[in-house]
Amino acid sequence: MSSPSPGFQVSSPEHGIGRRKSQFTHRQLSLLASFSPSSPLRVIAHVDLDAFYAQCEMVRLGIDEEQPLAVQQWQGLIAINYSARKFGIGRHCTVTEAKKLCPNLVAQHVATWKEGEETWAYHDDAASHIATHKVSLDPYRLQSRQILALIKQCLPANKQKVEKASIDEVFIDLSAQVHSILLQRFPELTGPPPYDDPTEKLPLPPITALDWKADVLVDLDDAEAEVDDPDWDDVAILIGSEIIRDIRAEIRKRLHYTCSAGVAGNKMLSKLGSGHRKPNQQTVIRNRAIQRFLSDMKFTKIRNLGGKLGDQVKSTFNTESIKDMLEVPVDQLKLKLGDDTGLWFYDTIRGIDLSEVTSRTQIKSMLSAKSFQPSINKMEQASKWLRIFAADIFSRLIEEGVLENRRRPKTIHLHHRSAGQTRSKSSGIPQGKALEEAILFDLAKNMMSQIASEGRVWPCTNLSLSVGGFEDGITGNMGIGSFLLKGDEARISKVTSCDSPLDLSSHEPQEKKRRLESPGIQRFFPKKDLSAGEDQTDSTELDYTHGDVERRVSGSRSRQLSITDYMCSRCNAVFESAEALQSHNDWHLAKDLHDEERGRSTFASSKRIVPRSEKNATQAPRKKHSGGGAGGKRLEQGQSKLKFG
Ligand code: TTP
Ligand code: CA
Ligand code: CA
Repeated sequence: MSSPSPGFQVSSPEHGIGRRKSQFTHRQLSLLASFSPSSPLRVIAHVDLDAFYAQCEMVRLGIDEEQPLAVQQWQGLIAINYSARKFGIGRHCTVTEAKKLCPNLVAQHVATWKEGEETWAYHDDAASHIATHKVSLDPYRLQSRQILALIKQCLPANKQKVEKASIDEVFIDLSAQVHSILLQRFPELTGPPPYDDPTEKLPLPPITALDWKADVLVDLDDAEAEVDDPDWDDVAILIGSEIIRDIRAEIRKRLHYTCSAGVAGNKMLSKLGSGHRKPNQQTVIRNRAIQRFLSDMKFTKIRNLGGKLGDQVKSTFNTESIKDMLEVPVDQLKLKLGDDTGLWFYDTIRGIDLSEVTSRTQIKSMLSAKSFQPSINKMEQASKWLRIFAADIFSRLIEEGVLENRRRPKTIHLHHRSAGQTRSKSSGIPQGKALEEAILFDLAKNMMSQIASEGRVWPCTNLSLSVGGFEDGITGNMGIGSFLLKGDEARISKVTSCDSPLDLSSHEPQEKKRRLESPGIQRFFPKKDLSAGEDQTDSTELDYTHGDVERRVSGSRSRQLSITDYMCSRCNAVFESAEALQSHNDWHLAKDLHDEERGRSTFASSKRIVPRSEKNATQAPRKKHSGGGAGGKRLEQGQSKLKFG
């Protein structure tokens, strides 16, 4: 892709003369080259595909963009394009309700594996065959991979850091690339600092209007009027937004997808930015606009604050407003929320997030599962499903490079559920010879027979097969194939093709998400590092609030039920039926299994940077902490439909 076109003219050779200096130092500029989270000039983007599954179907079927379309799973909707949203159609609708709102709606069912068949396909009658079909998200994974590969192609090979945060979103740390573009465009930045002192301030950038093109610029903080000359952080973010605009255009041109993006100084803000205006727009949050951008918002919109923690803060302080919470002294927050959480919250609502964009590590496990409605009663039926699971997993293993012996799993596990009881078996996968689908199937059948020999197995309500213990083979992982198929994206998917609406790879119950997230707030996120934020495991994005899924599951049809009838004892999610609850419990089980396979997340520690919005604050200096929101992973929340003023 071509290098970004300059968004502003470099015209004045006298820049800096007679003016005050930049607020940034030579050292802070050079830190940009190494993606250091402690550089206040860093530039992070978050890119999220618009109505992703719906766009996948539109592209696949060659459907006009104006045509309202929704992606159907059984009787529910899981993705709705923007033309259909104009009719008031959302994930809460059933297909019937949606068609009433828009008779012209195209409702395309997701691809499914049909019992007994060897591969997934688009079946016209899938919706009425929940008993004999299992959802396949492969078509969307494939598109996701292509988009990710294109994004990486658009970035300089030696200066890219891309984190797949879910099936349809990525964080990109643009810092190193922006650094090199800054030096190219502004030669005055290339010389040594005065007196060779890296703490010397930089000269100011040339005075010139920055051209933000069609970007949505969020309003500035009152105290930071536009009359303030731009500083290098503005220029850096502008360069970042040029890069992202070009990448989005490239995705549009080559793959025909629209996406939305946020460009800002950290992950949390970039994520809020991508959800700020959709579809097909990018939002820039300059440092000088952070305070205003955040203060109009509810803190429950911020990742990690959409669930229990957010509720706790809300009930403790009796408000959801960031503006109100900005008045609360840090000591008070620490007192009420605990030291780490209090400090993390204090920083977060000020737009401080030092979490790093982490290139994903490799996939750790894969799972294929099905909840049976109605339950199954014969070994032949179980066997048919095990064959599908083996085929499903094997096709994903091929993408991981199992045929070339780049990577292969060492263990296989079967979980069986009957009468509320789960039984599991594991076995080693023979090494030393080529892995085949039939080997996985035979191992699965053996484990099933073992389970059957140990007691009553019928009726069976859920079966899940998974492989784990991945090891690198001898072949290494070079080559375009591995570039396209492995790595980051794999991480996400790490997991599953669960049939329930709770696809492990993208939708985790809030409780689980929370647990994944942060290290700093262990009470809420016992297993994870806040700064790692997003889902390390890719799994995740947990970005979606799982609530959407639950609402869909327990939607209108269930209003007459008492909400306590089917409540998950682990995360309090409520379901409309025993089957839905069971399917949800299966999800927990699968996720636990996945977690076992997953390595420990690293805790990124970081130094705190005082943003402009806080530059006049008088708080006592704080100790180092790892902070940042759930980092990683996908764990952000509520990315969709954030409403800002
Ligand atoms: P999202 O990015 O949350 O939503 P979206 O891409 O459909 O729409 P937006 O333009 O607001 O970003 O989710 C990405 C895909 O994940 C979505 O297309 C379908 C799937 N998904 C579900 O299957 N169930 C869910 O509850 C959610 C939230 C998403
Ligand atoms: Ca999306
Ligand atoms: Ca998303």
